[in-house]
Amino acid sequence: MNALKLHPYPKALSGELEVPGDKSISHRSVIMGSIANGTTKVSHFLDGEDCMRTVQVFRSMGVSIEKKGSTLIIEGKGTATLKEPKEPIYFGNSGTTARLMLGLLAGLPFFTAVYGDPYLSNRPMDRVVTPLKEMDAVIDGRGNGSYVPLAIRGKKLKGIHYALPIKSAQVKSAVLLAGLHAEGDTIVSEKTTTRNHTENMLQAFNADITMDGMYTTITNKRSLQATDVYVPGDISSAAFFLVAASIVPGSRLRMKNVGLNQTRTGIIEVLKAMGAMIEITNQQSISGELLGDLTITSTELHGTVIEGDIIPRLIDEIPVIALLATQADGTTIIRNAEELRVKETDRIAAVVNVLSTLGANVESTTDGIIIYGKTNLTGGHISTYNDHRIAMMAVIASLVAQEEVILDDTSSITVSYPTFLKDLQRIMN
Ligand code: SPQ
Repeated sequence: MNALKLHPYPKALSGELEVPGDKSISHRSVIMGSIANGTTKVSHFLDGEDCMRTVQVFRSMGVSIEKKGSTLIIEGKGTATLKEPKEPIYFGNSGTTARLMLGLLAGLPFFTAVYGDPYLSNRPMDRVVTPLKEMDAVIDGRGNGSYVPLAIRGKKLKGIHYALPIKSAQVKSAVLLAGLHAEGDTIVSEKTTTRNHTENMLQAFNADITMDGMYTTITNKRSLQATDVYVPGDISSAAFFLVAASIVPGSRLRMKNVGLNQTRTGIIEVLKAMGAMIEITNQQSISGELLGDLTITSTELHGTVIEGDIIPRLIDEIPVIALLATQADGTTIIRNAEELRVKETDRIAAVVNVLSTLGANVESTTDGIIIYGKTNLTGGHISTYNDHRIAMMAVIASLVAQEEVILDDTSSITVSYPTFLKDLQRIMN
């Protein structure tokens, strides 16, 4: 346990930051680099616990991955040389590692047993196991294959056309990765756009993939070729500072090289809709991903409605958006976000619990949160639910709280942003 006591902070935030690499893209860079032919150099890789799980998974299958700071050198030799791991594979807390690896492992010609920590063990895996079984995968485990631990007897798969029943990039990615080892075309269609980093990276690694509107088709016709990857700053990490600078009076922050992939920028649209002053400069595209600098200045905010197609484009930012809404005039309504119930924790319940402990006027609905602003936050003892996004949201809340905020445990922060508290210190004057 890593408890943290935070005192009221009466001053403004200012300065410049470069947040660590994007978690989703970092995971994918390890997966693609490990199954491609040739040497892949990954720069600005996120040195977080979750992404290191993915690194460990491939090391256990014999891939040489050298790490120097935030650079990885991956010696890929194609999937044919991957070895059956001797031990069960541990996914820790990482849903992305679990779901994406299930897709890949299902099509590899060996046996694997996989498991996770108690939090991951509660998260649904049937969402990927069901389409993978349609592709002929042999997977079994707890709850009839719905939860880890799971056992996978890898084999040649068959292509399917899968219409995503839930708005999940992890499910889409699992099916696409399985499609690399399937006979015939694998087509995934979605009704709402979810993050498309897997598609972008498969394309960069020369896979036979086509994206046509809401349809993505992949075949096993071409093997992946190594390419260098630069990982942009994680907008989900930048979100904590975007909100901090918006709500702490007198603040102005600049964040450099933040990923601005359209499938992830819902937070910027919401900030603008609430009246925030945010400027985007130096936009460029590297390794198929858009990035740029964000400058944000504190201002008066007002409530808004967040629903429908924007939800997957900001799903991980909802905890900190809810905090933002407590500092905005009027009511903010968040709907269609039922997926939050099956994240590292039930994030709807956790957000409502944390913010109401701090004196906010919030309520949960089945698929979202209603926040009545503006409220002065008090202070109190907070449970972080072992969830990195809840812990970081509570730290940012303490900046505008009038009394001490005491967090029971901040160790989960290392999952996605190990230098978060250090970076926060740098912009506190
Ligand atoms: O890896 P994990 O634990 O699932 O990570 C989270 C997070 O907050 O970092 C969710 F808890 O992000 C997911 C995200 O919610 C990462 C992700 C991806 O990289 O593909 C996609 C989203 O999940 P989903 O289920 O909507 O596809």
